[in-house]
Amino acid sequence: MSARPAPHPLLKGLYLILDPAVRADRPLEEVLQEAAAHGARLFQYRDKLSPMGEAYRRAMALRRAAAETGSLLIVNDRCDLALAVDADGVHLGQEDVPLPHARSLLGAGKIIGVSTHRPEQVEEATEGGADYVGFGPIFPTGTKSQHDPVVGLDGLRAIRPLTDLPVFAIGGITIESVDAIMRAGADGVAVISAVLAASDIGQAVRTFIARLPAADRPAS
Ligand code: 3NM
Repeated sequence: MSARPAPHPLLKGLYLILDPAVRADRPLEEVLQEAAAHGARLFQYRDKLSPMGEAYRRAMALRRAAAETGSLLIVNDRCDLALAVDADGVHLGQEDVPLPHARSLLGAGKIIGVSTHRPEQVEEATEGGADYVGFGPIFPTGTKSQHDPVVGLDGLRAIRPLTDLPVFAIGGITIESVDAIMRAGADGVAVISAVLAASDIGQAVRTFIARLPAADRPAS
Protein backbone atom coordinates (compact mmCIF):
# COMPACT_ATOMS: atom_id res chain seq x y z
CA MET A 1 0.00 0.00 0.00
CA SER A 2 1.44 3.36 -0.99
CA ALA A 3 1.82 6.25 1.47
CA ARG A 4 -1.16 8.54 1.43
CA PRO A 5 -2.08 11.69 3.34
CA ALA A 6 -3.62 11.17 6.78
CA PRO A 7 -7.39 10.75 6.59
CA HIS A 8 -9.60 13.72 7.35
CA PRO A 9 -9.85 13.92 11.17
CA LEU A 10 -13.63 13.63 11.14
CA LEU A 11 -13.58 10.31 9.26
CA LYS A 12 -14.09 8.09 12.29
CA GLY A 13 -16.63 7.31 14.96
CA LEU A 14 -20.29 7.91 14.21
CA TYR A 15 -21.32 8.47 10.59
CA LEU A 16 -24.99 9.40 10.55
CA ILE A 17 -26.82 8.84 7.29
CA LEU A 18 -29.82 11.14 6.82
CA ASP A 19 -32.49 9.53 4.67
CA PRO A 20 -35.91 11.18 4.35
CA ALA A 21 -37.50 7.80 3.64
CA VAL A 22 -36.59 6.73 7.18
CA ARG A 23 -37.48 9.99 8.93
CA ALA A 24 -40.22 11.79 7.04
CA ASP A 25 -41.77 13.72 9.92
CA ARG A 26 -38.90 16.16 10.50
CA PRO A 27 -36.77 18.31 8.19
CA LEU A 28 -33.41 16.58 7.88
CA GLU A 29 -31.50 19.77 8.66
CA GLU A 30 -33.25 19.86 12.03
CA VAL A 31 -32.15 16.28 12.64
CA LEU A 32 -28.59 17.23 11.67
CA GLN A 33 -28.64 20.16 14.07
CA GLU A 34 -29.92 18.03 16.92
CA ALA A 35 -27.40 15.26 16.24
CA ALA A 36 -24.58 17.81 16.02
CA ALA A 37 -25.67 19.39 19.31
CA HIS A 38 -25.05 15.96 20.86
CA GLY A 39 -21.65 15.49 19.25
CA ALA A 40 -22.13 14.03 15.74
CA ARG A 41 -19.91 15.64 13.10
CA LEU A 42 -20.11 13.37 10.09
CA PHE A 43 -23.26 13.21 7.97
CA GLN A 44 -24.43 11.80 4.69
CA TYR A 45 -27.48 12.87 2.73
CA ARG A 46 -29.00 9.74 1.18
CA ASP A 47 -32.13 10.12 -0.90
CA LYS A 48 -33.11 7.47 -3.38
CA LEU A 49 -36.57 8.89 -4.10
CA SER A 50 -36.80 12.67 -4.30
CA PRO A 51 -36.73 14.44 -7.64
CA MET A 52 -33.56 16.48 -8.21
CA GLY A 53 -35.12 19.87 -7.40
CA GLU A 54 -36.33 18.68 -4.03
CA ALA A 55 -33.06 16.86 -3.35
CA TYR A 56 -31.18 20.06 -4.18
CA ARG A 57 -33.24 22.10 -1.70
CA ARG A 58 -32.75 19.50 1.02
CA ALA A 59 -29.04 19.19 0.32
CA MET A 60 -28.63 22.99 0.42
CA ALA A 61 -30.36 23.15 3.82
CA LEU A 62 -28.14 20.34 5.08
CA ARG A 63 -25.06 22.04 3.68
CA ARG A 64 -25.84 25.19 5.69
CA ALA A 65 -26.58 23.23 8.87
CA ALA A 66 -23.35 21.25 8.48
CA ALA A 67 -21.31 24.41 7.98
CA GLU A 68 -22.90 26.05 11.02
CA THR A 69 -22.07 23.08 13.23
CA GLY A 70 -18.55 22.40 11.93
CA SER A 71 -19.69 19.10 10.43
CA LEU A 72 -18.95 17.29 7.20
CA LEU A 73 -21.71 16.68 4.68
CA ILE A 74 -21.24 13.90 2.15
CA VAL A 75 -23.82 13.40 -0.62
CA ASN A 76 -24.77 9.84 -1.50
CA ASP A 77 -24.51 8.61 -5.10
CA ARG A 78 -24.62 11.93 -6.98
CA CYS A 79 -21.54 13.92 -7.92
CA ASP A 80 -23.71 16.56 -9.62
CA LEU A 81 -25.65 17.21 -6.43
CA ALA A 82 -22.48 17.20 -4.32
CA LEU A 83 -20.98 19.81 -6.63
CA ALA A 84 -24.18 21.86 -6.82
CA VAL A 85 -24.23 22.41 -3.06
CA ASP A 86 -20.45 22.38 -2.57
CA ALA A 87 -20.71 19.39 -0.24
CA ASP A 88 -17.59 18.04 1.44
CA GLY A 89 -17.70 14.98 -0.73
CA VAL A 90 -19.63 12.17 -2.32
CA HIS A 91 -20.32 8.57 -1.36
CA LEU A 92 -20.34 6.16 -4.28
CA GLY A 93 -22.09 2.84 -4.54
CA GLN A 94 -20.72 0.13 -6.80
CA GLU A 95 -23.27 1.14 -9.47
CA ASP A 96 -22.47 4.86 -9.41
CA VAL A 97 -20.00 6.93 -11.44
CA PRO A 98 -16.63 5.11 -11.28
CA LEU A 99 -14.19 6.44 -8.68
CA PRO A 100 -11.63 7.93 -11.13
CA HIS A 101 -14.38 9.93 -12.86
CA ALA A 102 -15.80 11.12 -9.56
CA ARG A 103 -12.31 12.20 -8.53
CA SER A 104 -11.77 14.18 -11.71
CA LEU A 105 -15.18 15.84 -11.29
CA LEU A 106 -14.76 16.70 -7.62
CA GLY A 107 -11.03 17.30 -7.42
CA ALA A 108 -8.46 16.26 -4.85
CA GLY A 109 -9.85 18.45 -2.07
CA LYS A 110 -13.15 16.59 -1.73
CA ILE A 111 -13.83 13.41 0.19
CA ILE A 112 -14.86 10.33 -1.76
CA GLY A 113 -16.19 7.26 0.00
CA VAL A 114 -17.08 3.97 -1.63
CA SER A 115 -19.57 1.30 -0.57
CA THR A 116 -17.88 -2.09 -0.55
CA HIS A 117 -19.25 -5.56 0.07
CA ARG A 118 -16.36 -7.86 -0.88
CA PRO A 119 -12.60 -7.90 -0.32
CA GLU A 120 -11.74 -7.10 -3.94
CA GLN A 121 -13.95 -4.01 -3.82
CA VAL A 122 -12.11 -2.81 -0.72
CA GLU A 123 -8.79 -3.25 -2.54
CA GLU A 124 -10.07 -1.53 -5.65
CA ALA A 125 -11.36 1.50 -3.71
CA THR A 126 -8.07 1.72 -1.80
CA GLU A 127 -5.93 1.54 -4.92
CA GLY A 128 -8.26 3.95 -6.72
CA GLY A 129 -7.73 6.74 -4.20
CA ALA A 130 -10.91 6.68 -2.13
CA ASP A 131 -10.80 8.54 1.20
CA TYR A 132 -12.76 5.93 3.13
CA VAL A 133 -14.81 2.80 2.55
CA GLY A 134 -18.14 1.67 3.86
CA PHE A 135 -18.24 -2.10 4.31
CA GLY A 136 -21.36 -4.15 4.76
CA PRO A 137 -23.98 -5.13 5.31
CA ILE A 138 -22.53 -6.39 8.57
CA PHE A 139 -25.97 -7.54 9.74
CA PRO A 140 -29.34 -7.91 8.03
CA THR A 141 -31.00 -4.56 7.45
CA GLY A 142 -34.46 -3.55 6.39
CA THR A 143 -33.31 -0.07 5.36
CA LYS A 144 -31.59 -0.93 2.09
CA SER A 145 -33.60 -2.86 -0.44
CA GLN A 146 -31.82 -5.55 -2.45
CA HIS A 147 -28.68 -5.31 -0.40
CA ASP A 148 -25.62 -7.50 -0.90
CA PRO A 149 -25.17 -10.69 1.16
CA VAL A 150 -24.55 -10.10 4.86
CA VAL A 151 -20.80 -10.13 5.58
CA GLY A 152 -20.88 -10.46 9.37
CA LEU A 153 -18.14 -9.59 11.81
CA ASP A 154 -15.92 -12.23 10.20
CA GLY A 155 -16.20 -10.44 6.88
CA LEU A 156 -15.17 -7.20 8.56
CA ARG A 157 -12.17 -8.83 10.23
CA ALA A 158 -11.13 -10.32 6.90
CA ILE A 159 -11.03 -6.99 5.03
CA ARG A 160 -9.36 -4.95 7.78
CA PRO A 161 -5.80 -5.86 6.73
CA LEU A 162 -6.56 -5.03 3.09
CA THR A 163 -6.79 -1.27 3.49
CA ASP A 164 -5.25 1.59 5.42
CA LEU A 165 -8.32 3.75 4.76
CA PRO A 166 -10.92 4.45 7.44
CA VAL A 167 -13.48 1.64 7.36
CA PHE A 168 -17.09 2.37 8.33
CA ALA A 169 -19.11 -0.72 9.11
CA ILE A 170 -22.70 -0.46 7.89
CA GLY A 171 -25.91 -2.43 7.91
CA GLY A 172 -28.18 -3.32 10.82
CA ILE A 173 -25.91 -1.69 13.38
CA THR A 174 -27.36 -0.99 16.80
CA ILE A 175 -25.80 0.28 19.97
CA GLU A 176 -25.50 -3.32 21.19
CA SER A 177 -23.25 -4.28 18.28
CA VAL A 178 -20.87 -1.31 18.36
CA ASP A 179 -18.26 -2.79 20.69
CA ALA A 180 -17.92 -6.01 18.68
CA ILE A 181 -17.73 -4.04 15.43
CA MET A 182 -14.94 -1.82 16.71
CA ARG A 183 -13.07 -4.85 18.03
CA ALA A 184 -13.35 -6.36 14.56
CA GLY A 185 -11.34 -3.43 13.23
CA ALA A 186 -13.76 -0.73 12.06
CA ASP A 187 -12.87 2.93 12.45
CA GLY A 188 -16.50 3.88 12.79
CA VAL A 189 -20.10 2.88 12.22
CA ALA A 190 -22.47 4.24 9.58
CA VAL A 191 -26.03 4.08 10.83
CA ILE A 192 -29.45 5.03 9.61
CA SER A 193 -32.37 3.54 11.53
CA ALA A 194 -30.70 3.09 14.93
CA VAL A 195 -30.48 6.87 15.20
CA LEU A 196 -32.99 8.27 12.73
CA ALA A 197 -35.90 6.14 13.90
CA ALA A 198 -35.14 6.70 17.59
CA SER A 199 -37.72 8.66 19.56
CA ASP A 200 -34.91 10.73 21.08
CA ILE A 201 -32.27 11.37 18.42
CA GLY A 202 -30.00 13.30 20.76
CA GLN A 203 -29.89 10.47 23.25
CA ALA A 204 -29.27 7.88 20.52
CA VAL A 205 -26.34 9.96 19.23
CA ARG A 206 -24.86 10.36 22.70
CA THR A 207 -25.12 6.63 23.37
CA PHE A 208 -23.30 5.77 20.14
CA ILE A 209 -20.63 8.41 20.63
CA ALA A 210 -19.88 7.24 24.15
CA ARG A 211 -18.80 3.88 22.69
CA LEU A 212 -16.84 5.22 19.74
CA PRO A 213 -13.49 6.93 19.27
CA ALA A 214 -13.89 10.69 19.40
CA ALA A 215 -13.37 12.48 16.12
CA ASP A 216 -10.23 14.62 16.17
CA ARG A 217 -10.59 18.34 16.09
CA PRO A 218 -9.91 19.47 12.52
CA ALA A 219 -6.91 21.77 12.14
CA SER A 220 -8.15 25.34 11.76
N1 3NM B 1 -25.70 0.44 2.75
P1 3NM B 1 -29.41 0.70 8.82
S1 3NM B 1 -26.44 -1.35 4.35
C1 3NM B 1 -27.29 2.31 3.11
O1 3NM B 1 -24.17 -2.71 2.92
C2 3NM B 1 -26.78 0.97 3.41
O2 3NM B 1 -23.58 -0.97 1.79
C3 3NM B 1 -25.41 -0.78 3.13
O3 3NM B 1 -29.17 1.22 7.34
C4 3NM B 1 -24.32 -1.56 2.58
O4 3NM B 1 -28.38 1.35 9.69
C5 3NM B 1 -27.31 0.09 4.35
O5 3NM B 1 -30.81 1.24 9.14
C6 3NM B 1 -28.47 0.36 5.26
O6 3NM B 1 -29.36 -0.79 8.80
C7 3NM B 1 -28.04 0.86 6.60
